Amino acid sequence: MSVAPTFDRLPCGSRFLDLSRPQVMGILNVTPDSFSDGGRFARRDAALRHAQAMLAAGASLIDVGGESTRPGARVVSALEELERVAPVVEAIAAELDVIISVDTSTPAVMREVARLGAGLINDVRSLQRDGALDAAADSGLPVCLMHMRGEPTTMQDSPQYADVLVEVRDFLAERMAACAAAGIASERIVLDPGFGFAKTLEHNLALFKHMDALHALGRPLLVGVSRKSMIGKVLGHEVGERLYGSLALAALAVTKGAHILRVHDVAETVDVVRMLAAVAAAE
Ligand code: 7PJ
Repeated sequence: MSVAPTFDRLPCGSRFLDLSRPQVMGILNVTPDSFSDGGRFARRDAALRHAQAMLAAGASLIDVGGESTRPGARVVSALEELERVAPVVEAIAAELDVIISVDTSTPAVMREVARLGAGLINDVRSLQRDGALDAAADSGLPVCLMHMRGEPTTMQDSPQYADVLVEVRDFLAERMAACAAAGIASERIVLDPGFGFAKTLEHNLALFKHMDALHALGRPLLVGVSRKSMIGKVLGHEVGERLYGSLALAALAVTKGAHILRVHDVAETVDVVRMLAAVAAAE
């Protein structure tokens, strides 16, 4: 098993993320289906309260997303995405001491949220949209590059790999090179195998088992498996019953050297991380 490289801290705008211990990123969806439609301000306030609760539960990052990347989800315009995300980023930046990550592939959104106080760009398309590399470079922010193939609408149509681990690793290496060419230093990069994106259950399990091979790329790893269908498929549980499966994978991801866990259930995941840290610190 390859050993996880150690990192000090990742500059995230006006804040620093301590990478000497595993960190929990709380998921904040601001897609219309994820919050009651009580109008703009009600939505913003509900999002702010949820962010506050995740911060109190121990999240050090809040990942704000305005585009649903579920298989088959509707494509939203840049303007629509910005109208969902910007007020929430602005409110969190004004009210809470936390690093704001924005789950976006849209260059205009990257530029605007950087101005509003975001600390990390989290792009499931690895900056492959036109203008995304330049927008991310200009933002000065760190970026999370995630592996996916195709688009969310079609990615689950029988994905095939000769060797999923090698192909994910090579893809991430290629995107790191594209970042370097665009002026994004490797010190600004976080990598993510992209569980559930263009992968079958077998691909997801194999990739999870061998994720430590990705440490060879020399950058911190972010893992997002919370409540995902790979858990549902193994356990036969609907999305509301995947907490224990999510926590099992969270513990295993940390054991394999993951640096950031992207989760819905922050308090429970923080307990897992703290117990692992207590054992790791023992004689
Ligand atoms: C991920 C993400 C992930 C990163 C989503 C869901 C789907 N960003 N955005 N990694 N997943 N970096 O949460 O089920 O795994 S949206």
